Amino acid sequence: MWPASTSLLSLLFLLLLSRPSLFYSLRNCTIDFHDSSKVKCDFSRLHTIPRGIPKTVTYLSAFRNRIVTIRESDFKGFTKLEALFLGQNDMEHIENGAFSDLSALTQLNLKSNSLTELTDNMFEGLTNLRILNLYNNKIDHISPLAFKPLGKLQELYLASNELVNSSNVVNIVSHCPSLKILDLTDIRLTVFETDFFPFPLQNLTKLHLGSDTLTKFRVHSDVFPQLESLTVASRKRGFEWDVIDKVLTNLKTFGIQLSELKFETCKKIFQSFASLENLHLSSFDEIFDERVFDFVCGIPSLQKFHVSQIHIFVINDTLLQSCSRLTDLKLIYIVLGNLSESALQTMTLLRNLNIEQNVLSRIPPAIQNMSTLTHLSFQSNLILKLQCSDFLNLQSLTELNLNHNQISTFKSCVFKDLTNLKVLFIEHNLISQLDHTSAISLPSLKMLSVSENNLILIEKDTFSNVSSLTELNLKSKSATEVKNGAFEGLVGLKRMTFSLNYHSGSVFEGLPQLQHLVVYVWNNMEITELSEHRPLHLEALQELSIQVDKNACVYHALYILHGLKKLQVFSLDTVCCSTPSGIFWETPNLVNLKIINCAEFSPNPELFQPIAGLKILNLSNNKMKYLDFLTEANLTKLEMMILTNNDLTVINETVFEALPSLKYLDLYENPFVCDCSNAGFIDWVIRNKQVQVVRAYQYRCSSPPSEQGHFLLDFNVQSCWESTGFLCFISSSALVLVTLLSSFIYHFLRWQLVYGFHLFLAFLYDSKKRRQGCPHIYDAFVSYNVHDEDWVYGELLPELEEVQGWRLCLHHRDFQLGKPIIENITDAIYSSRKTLCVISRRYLQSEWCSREIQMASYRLFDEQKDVLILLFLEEISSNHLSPFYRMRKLVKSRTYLSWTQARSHKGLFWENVRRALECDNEPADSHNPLTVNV
Ligand SMILES: *[C@@H]1O[C@H](CO)[C@@H](O)[C@H](O)[C@H]1NC(C)=O
Ligand SMILES: *[C@@H]1O[C@H](CO)[C@@H](O)[C@H](O)[C@H]1NC(C)=O
Ligand SMILES: *[C@@H]1O[C@H](CO)[C@@H](O)[C@H](O)[C@H]1NC(C)=O
Ligand SMILES: *[C@@H]1O[C@H](CO)[C@@H](O)[C@H](O)[C@H]1NC(C)=O
Ligand SMILES: *[C@@H]1O[C@H](CO)[C@@H](O)[C@H](O)[C@H]1NC(C)=O
Ligand SMILES: CC(=O)N[C@H]1CO[C@H](CO)[C@@H](O)[C@@H]1O
Repeated sequence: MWPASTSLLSLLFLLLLSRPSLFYSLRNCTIDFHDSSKVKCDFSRLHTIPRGIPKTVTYLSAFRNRIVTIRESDFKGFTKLEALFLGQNDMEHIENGAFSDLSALTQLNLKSNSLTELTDNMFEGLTNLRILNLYNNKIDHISPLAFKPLGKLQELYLASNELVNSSNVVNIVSHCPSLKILDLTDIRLTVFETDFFPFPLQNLTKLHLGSDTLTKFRVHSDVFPQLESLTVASRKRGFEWDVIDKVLTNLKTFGIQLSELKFETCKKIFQSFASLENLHLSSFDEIFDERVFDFVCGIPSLQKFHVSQIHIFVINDTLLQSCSRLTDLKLIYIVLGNLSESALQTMTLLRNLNIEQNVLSRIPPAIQNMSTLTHLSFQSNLILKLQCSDFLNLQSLTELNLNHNQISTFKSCVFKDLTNLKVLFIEHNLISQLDHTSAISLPSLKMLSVSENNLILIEKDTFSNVSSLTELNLKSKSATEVKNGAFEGLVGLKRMTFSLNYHSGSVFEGLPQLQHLVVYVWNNMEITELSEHRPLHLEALQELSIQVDKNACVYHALYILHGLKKLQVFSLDTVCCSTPSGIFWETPNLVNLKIINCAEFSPNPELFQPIAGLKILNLSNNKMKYLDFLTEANLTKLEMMILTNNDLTVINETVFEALPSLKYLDLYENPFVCDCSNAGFIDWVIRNKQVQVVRAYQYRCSSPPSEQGHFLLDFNVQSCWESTGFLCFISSSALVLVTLLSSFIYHFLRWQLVYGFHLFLAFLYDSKKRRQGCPHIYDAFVSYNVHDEDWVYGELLPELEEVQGWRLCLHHRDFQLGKPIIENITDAIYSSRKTLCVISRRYLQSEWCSREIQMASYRLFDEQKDVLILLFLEEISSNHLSPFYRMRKLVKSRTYLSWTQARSHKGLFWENVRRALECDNEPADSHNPLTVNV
């Protein structure tokens, strides 16, 4: 039995091997490198949800595709899915029950699609959904039962849809008692009323409502007892606020945007709120009644006031006079050009002041002496200059934002009072130079960003008085000349970004704590000096990124790595990247290496020798042609390798054997050759279960011309194996089949086989004897079983030998028992004219397969002579004969003699025997009246 089962196993094994694995290289999707239960199919021009995503994923996103329909089968079996992101597609239709298996889903994002209707069975099965985002669709109808399965929904975002009828809102809230956040901004509702709400939304804390056509906001019962934040927007003139007293009593944050902020309307609105802390006031038509400010600031609990999109132009001494209790004031986009000197005088509690997106050309003196201010922003104004008195007495200020102005210069004195300033932004201005006159002296400053200016020079001693600085960003729109000693004094600096042009000294001296450095090298300047075997003195550096302008070359720049023993992440982006083998000798801790955009990159294996701990390697866009270096590079820890946009045409999959830890491989945008030279690689991509070959199904062929533009994985590798590999396959399969077959035969057809063997021997003897043409010595050869010996000696012999006078050769008489000499037997048969078989049940069981009978029957068929005489001693039914099928055939086609039938007419019986023995060499006559047909 064992040979059969083992070959069966091996066959099964073969079958399993040939089944492609979809787990690692997914079509159009990527398994997250860090968490294999997350799958992302974003930005892939998908028209449908791809098949083959493992059903065990907990997170699936397909943002920014072209999916139009979610089919019922798309998410079948995804019972573990918790978050599903399908935003920014062209989705118009979701088939009923499409989400019915997603009982674990808590988050569903369908934003920015083209859904028009939420139907009754659309959300069937989403019993655990907490967050549903339908922002920016075209939904104009919600079926009464659409939200029925969503009993646990807490956050619903329906902003930017076309809901007109307030019954749609009722259809939502009737099924979602747990709602906490309901966003209905920018829809088409004309009336919002809560009269038909079946029960109060006990947990609703945030409601956002906005519609160009909203004429009425009507709340006549306490349906939102816990509401904390409410925004209402309407462009409709004559908008009516119809809220009874004693509701909305817990409201803390309120935003209102109307066409006209009329005093009467505002008064009516604001008197509803008893404990309002935070108010955002905004208008569509810039019409503005100044008394509103007085009224608003009269709300005793109000702390934060945000005004936007109202044309105010000037704030004079009286406008904000009553706002003395405010801690936060935002004046954004109000065309403010001027504040009078005492405009903020009464605000003795103010901490945050944002005057952004206005037209101030200088820092208003009104802010001077505001000793409570901690955060101040003048972002996006037209400020040209900073004066020494601008920030007078702002001792509490910790953060100052001057981004997006037109400041070109400032003096040291400007910031002198800001002794507590920790963060300073002067991004996107026109500063060209930092030197000792502008040397900032801020003892508490931790973070300074002067990025995106036109900084062309940084002088020595610029930063000598900002010793607390930990982060400095000097990224410039132009190349910056950094003078020797410019960064001196930055003893605590941890992160720095700057744009280097040229330097004649060692800029990095005095940065003992620097961990993270980004250097942009601009313009046509060689910076060989950077390399000249000059140690960087950056012992603490962990991350270094060098990005060189396309026009520039950094010769031997890589020597800057000398001494960076703690470096873990190194990134180099340059056209000329000569990488001498020894460059990583002093950075043995590197785990993440990125060398991209080289004009030509062909590394030696030795390059990687010192950095055996590397986990991530990105060599994109380097015009690389070969990967052989990997075989000897010993990168046994490498987990992620990115090789996109290279010139790889043929990949020998054996190189990946040298990367035992590899999990993630990206080869997108390489000019693959789609012929048999890549067959091994293609096969490996599909079959291997360890490495995810990212986007593999999108790799395209560049050659041969007949395959151009086709997908690499569509190439039929089977055709390649027909020549060599296929032969191997065939022969091994054949071997297996033969093994299988022979064990089968051994088991079931053993006897037939033995029989066949003897038949074959018989044939050999037959031909031999016939050639010899030996004479007949005996009239008959009698074959019988020992048990029938009595009958043979008692009945047969006396009659035939003595009465009829035939010469017989007896099976057991003329040969010695136990000495079955096959030659003797066959000789006997061939020297007898006939063979007479005395057939009984015992005979059939023991003798039938014996050689003499086979021999005789062979002779019978072969010579077409009636050589065989069958003499049946007992009645044997054809059923009993059936195992001895050859005998049965004989019985059917020939004649036989039956002793049982002839017992009463022995004379006739012997006469028949005599005739049978007599008739010589003539086929028996089937119509012989003396024979009996079975
Ligand atoms: C996967 O992407 C390819 C092209 O990039 C596209 O032909 C194929 O239809 C996509 N598969 C699915 C399921 O959308
Ligand atoms: C409201 O929230 C509380 C606490 O989160 C929860 O126990 C309660 O069941 C919620 N009420 C409803 C109606 O869902
Ligand atoms: C401030 O301006 C408002 C209207 O623009 C005016 O009514 C008010 O008198 C002004 N106050 C002062 C002190 O000028
Ligand atoms: C890789 O490792 C083997 C054995 O550890 C060593 O003989 C060989 O020199 C190494 N190759 C490189 C390039 O480091
Ligand atoms: C792949 O590389 C291995 C080892 O370097 C080599 O034996 C084999 O011949 C290569 N296969 C092809 C198709 O070049
Ligand atoms: C019947 C018959 O042929 N008997 C012969 C069997 O073989 C021995 C020796 O090989 C002969 O002596 C017998 O005559």
